[in-house]
Amino acid sequence: MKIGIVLYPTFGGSGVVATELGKALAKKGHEIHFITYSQPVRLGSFRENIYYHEVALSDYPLFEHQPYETILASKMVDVVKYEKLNLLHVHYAIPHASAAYMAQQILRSQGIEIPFVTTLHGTDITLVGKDPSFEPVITFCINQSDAITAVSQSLKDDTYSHFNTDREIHVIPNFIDSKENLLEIDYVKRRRYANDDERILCHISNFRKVKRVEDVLKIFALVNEQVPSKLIFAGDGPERNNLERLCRELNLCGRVIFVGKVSDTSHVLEMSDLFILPSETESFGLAALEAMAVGVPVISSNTGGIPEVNLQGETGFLSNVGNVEEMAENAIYLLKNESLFQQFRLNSLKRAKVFSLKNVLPLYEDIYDRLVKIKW
Ligand code: GMT
Repeated sequence: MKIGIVLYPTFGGSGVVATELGKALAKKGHEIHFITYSQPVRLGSFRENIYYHEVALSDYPLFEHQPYETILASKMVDVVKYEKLNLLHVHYAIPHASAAYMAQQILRSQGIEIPFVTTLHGTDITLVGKDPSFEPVITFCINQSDAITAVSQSLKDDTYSHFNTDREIHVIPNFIDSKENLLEIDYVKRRRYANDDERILCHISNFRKVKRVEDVLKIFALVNEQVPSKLIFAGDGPERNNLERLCRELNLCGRVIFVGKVSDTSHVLEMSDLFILPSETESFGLAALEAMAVGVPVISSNTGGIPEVNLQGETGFLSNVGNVEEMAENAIYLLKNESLFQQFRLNSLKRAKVFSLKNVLPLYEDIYDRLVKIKW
């Protein structure tokens, strides 16, 4: 099948999922056309069956803000027509679903039919989407999509409660390629960050408010009082300055390492003992799944779709949003109980395998097959 995938090309979870999905589909023989404004960070280069179409923004002086949605829709029309695509799959509703709808209508007026699948990822529904300045368009686009998927049951429920739609929403969770077994610790690499008698806690995100990165630091401060540790922050974003300020206030600068944006998170995770995810809201928590896939247990909030991934008392512990004391207690409990900790590591790896590519990919392919065969 020839599939156009529209995505955000950055480090955000939706872009990562869309890129990895495209790569996996290409490996199975589908022809994949990525459409976005810059090369997706996880794409790599020179892969069979993969094409990249850049949405080039115009700098016409009249525009104070670039009309990205219009340019994207035009690009979709062009790619569908000239690459003879069978289907479009857009990741993140805003503005990808409305651009897809516009492209579909333009193509229809030219006698070309193309179905589009919209995958909802989280903030397009839980934060941005329900904002009144987006809501009517999002509702319309959800209703006009030929198929809708959400990355967790929680996100599906949120979509029904925030938007006026009775369309079927298919829950297709995010996926990961897990290691077969727990890896041997690479001490040479690990010693660059921590002594052998220290633990490593880790957090990876885009440092937006919703991630509550200051809670990560507060949890770490409490843990470090009882279990000498280091904290690795991977990623970057708007809360970075506040975070650095708090590091100084708590006198923790020597114990906290900012490694910046990393395209392969497994390098950081493989050195880590615990992953900390205290988010305000999280439709799925791909970063937690990435941690579990290399056997790292997760201390998290119990919000949104996280409990569908991180299992209480099995792969980690979950607490109410903001309850940093309990999160720290749980982390300490786990780090001080070596046999329990090792059990949680194994459980995490086992749990991550439930979200393997081989289980999840066919769910998307089934939807594609149904749309391309039946409707069009
Ligand atoms: O986490 C973010 O802020 C980025 C955002 C995105 O759209 O890229 O992530 C969302 O989609 C991910 C992939 O499906 C999910 O794993 C994240 O939980 C979700 N983020 C939120 O709901 C805050």
